[in-house]
Amino acid sequence: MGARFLVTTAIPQPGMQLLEAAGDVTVLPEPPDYQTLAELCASGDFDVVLTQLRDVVDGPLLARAQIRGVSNYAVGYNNIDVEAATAHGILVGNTPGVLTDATADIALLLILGTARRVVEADRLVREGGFHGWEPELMLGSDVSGRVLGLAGFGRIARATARRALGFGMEVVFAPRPPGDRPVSDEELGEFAGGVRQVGWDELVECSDFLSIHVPLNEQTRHLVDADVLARMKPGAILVNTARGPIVDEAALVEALRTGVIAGAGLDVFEDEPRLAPGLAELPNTVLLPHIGSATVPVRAEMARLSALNAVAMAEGSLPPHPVNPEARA
Ligand code: 8YV
Repeated sequence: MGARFLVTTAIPQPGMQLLEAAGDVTVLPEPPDYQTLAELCASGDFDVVLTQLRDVVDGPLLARAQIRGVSNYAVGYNNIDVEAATAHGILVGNTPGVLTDATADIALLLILGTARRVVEADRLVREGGFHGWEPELMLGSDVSGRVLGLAGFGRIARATARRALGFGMEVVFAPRPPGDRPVSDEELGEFAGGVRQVGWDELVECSDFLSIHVPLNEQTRHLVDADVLARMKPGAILVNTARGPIVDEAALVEALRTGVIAGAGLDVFEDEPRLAPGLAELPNTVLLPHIGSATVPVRAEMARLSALNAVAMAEGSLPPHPVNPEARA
């Protein structure tokens, strides 16, 4: 019998072709709710399930699942209980590397877009409010010479640092919490001498732009809360291209409304697709619908990697990008 794949939402080519060439593919007509996905995984009808970020693959689902692997169409895998998967001998695959530059581009876009008030300015023009050049029309802030603080210093943070240095920003970073471990010059590589490591508290207090680049887990949930926001500079801008729940969104709305910080550029939200009450009404925000990886070539690569992961797992092999290789031991 050939491999049997369950695809919760159709992915771009060449992903579907790769799966179809390797076995039988069932694509659900609409994104499954939790119960439906749990039943399908427990049915014994599928070897591998190809999931999206919105598919919750938790411990109880994995305990009943009759599958060999979960291939997530994303680099992040906070929707999957990896520990439970490992305990049940279920492999998890993800799509690292291919979306690094695209996501860093969006981080820069949010930095520039908030600093230069691009959404407000665009709206002004479209609404007929542009009556000619004026000395003080839509004044924003510079990015060059200002401090970009990176929370985390993984692939996407580094790609963001590279871009920000090109814009003349001063770049500092704090490694992902809870670690305040010193990052050696060797690990810094091309950034040695160009970016500076600081502690989390200093990062919060010295950044003109604080950009989030840590994974979502129990240590990072609400990492940016009311207390952290209160310690940021009043002119600071918060940028989040990582995961919404890392920021307490209700506290952020309050901080933006009361001028505790100056603005926010967000590609992710705490309870997507819902926004915290009041967020959409705030002018000092740039809000994007989770499009960090949304370019045609990047989504095709993510599709290719997630299909290759799925095919390998269905064959009982280690996928090219395993999150938990130890699950196969
Ligand atoms: C995806 C992402 O768009 O890869 C990730 O972790 O957040 C985005 O690239 C999204 O996860 C699609 O499921």
